[in-house]
Order: sequence, then structure tokens, then C-alpha cells
Amino acid sequence: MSIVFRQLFDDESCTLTYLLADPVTGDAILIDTVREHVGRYLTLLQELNLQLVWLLETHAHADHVTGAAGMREVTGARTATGELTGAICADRQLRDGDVLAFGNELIRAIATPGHTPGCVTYHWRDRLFTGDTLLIGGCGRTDFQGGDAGALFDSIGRLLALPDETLIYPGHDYKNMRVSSIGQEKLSNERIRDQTRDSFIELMNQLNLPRPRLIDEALPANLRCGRSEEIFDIHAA
Ligand SMILES: N[C@@H](CCC(=O)N[C@@H](CS)C(=O)NCC(=O)O)C(=O)O
Ligand SMILES: [Fe+2]
Repeated sequence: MSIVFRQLFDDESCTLTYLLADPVTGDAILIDTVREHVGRYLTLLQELNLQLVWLLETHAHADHVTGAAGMREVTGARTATGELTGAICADRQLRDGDVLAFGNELIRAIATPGHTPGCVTYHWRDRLFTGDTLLIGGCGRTDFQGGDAGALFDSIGRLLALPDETLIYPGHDYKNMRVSSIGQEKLSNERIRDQTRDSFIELMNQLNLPRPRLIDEALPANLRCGRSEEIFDIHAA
């Protein structure tokens, strides 16, 4: 049966956002939205005649502000994130194995801590939305936000145990890649190929990457589910 599936790209942060929908009922999900593109998502939903039911996050992003607050306000869709993310504002706090429904479709959360403790990978049909746990030819960094290279190694190992044909749709790509597969990453991902847990931890601890440009704005905003500070204060009062 046909599916509705779109991949959208944010040039500023190299974030990949995904739209999934049940073609029969028109119920849709968005994964990892970007605040600056709320208008674009709304237009797309309208064009495809879809109603948004869930806004999912793979984790609290350090490099861009989520579009969840704006999308939730306009569409009434509910927000969901991994329970260890710390975004208590999310309507649903997901645990490993939790399943969300949209129309007749099901999407399952797999807890994949490491890049952050609350990172979640979503599994829908033949594809994984890995956030920053597993990138194409790479993986998320573990040097801030409670990152843990050993935990990331174990999480990636869980994903690599899935069938080789499983498609990988990451949360970012910095090299113009858009989709991979478990089989492909096992063969060619230099960060994980031929590594032991210890050598992976050593490699991750030596990356010395610059801090994300927007982290000081993005992290607190994402822990408020993308709401502006003023609005959050009113709700919290
Ligand atoms: N230059 C980017 C930094 C991007 C970055 O650090 N991305 C994180 C994901 S939030 C990462 O894990 N990157 C992995 C890598 O660069 O290998 C920015 O300023 O936003
Ligand atoms: Fe990230």
C-alpha cells in the first residue's frame, strides 16, 4: 500500500525533518521540526490534505529551536519526546517500546541514549528515524548534554541488530546525504566499523568539535518544547 512520506531539510542547521502519514485517514506525524519552517509545514499539510496528530522529537536539540510549539498551537497536535529528555512540557513522555498511532499506522520508540540520555529512535515500517544516534557515516557527538560514548555504542549496536534492509533517516546530514540502511552503515560507517566499545569511547573523547553555534538559545527553548520564555512563565505561574 502507498505511504505518505516527505523529507525536509533546514539549510542553517542541516536538520532533516520528516512527515509521515496514513494515506487512508490522512493522520500525520512530524519528526524533528525547525521553528523557522512552521509555515512550510502548514502549507504542506494543507496541500496533502493531512491532519497532524503528533509532533515527535528524537531529543532536545542543541543546534536549532523546534517548531513544535508553533505547530501545536495551530494544529492542536500533541508533542512527544523521550522521557529522559527533561522536556516535561511534552504531552507524552516516551519509554522504550512505547507505540504511538496515527490513523492505522503505528510508530515505535526505541530508547537510544548516548548522544543525550533522552535520545529516542523511531521505527516505522521499514525505516528508522535515528535523530543524532546514528548519522550517515557518523554518529552524534557525546561531549555535552549528558552525552555518554559507551551508552551510544550500545544503542548503535541495538540498531545494527535490525535487518540490513532497514532504512536509516538521520536527524542531520552535513555532507548532502539523505538516506542509508543498516547494511550500508555496517559496511561503511568509519565511526563504528571495526571498533570495540573501548576504542569507540576513545575516538569519541578525542573529537574536539566546536560548540554548536546556537546551543545557548536552542537548548533552553527546546526544554520548553519550543515555547518562548514569556509564554512558558505564564503557564508555569
Ligand atoms: N556546526 C554545527 C554543530 C553541529 C553539531 O555539533 N551537531 C551535533 C548534533 S546536535 C553532532 O552530534 N554532530 C556530529 C558531528 O558533527 O560529527 C552548529 O554550530 O550547529
Ligand atoms: Fe543533537
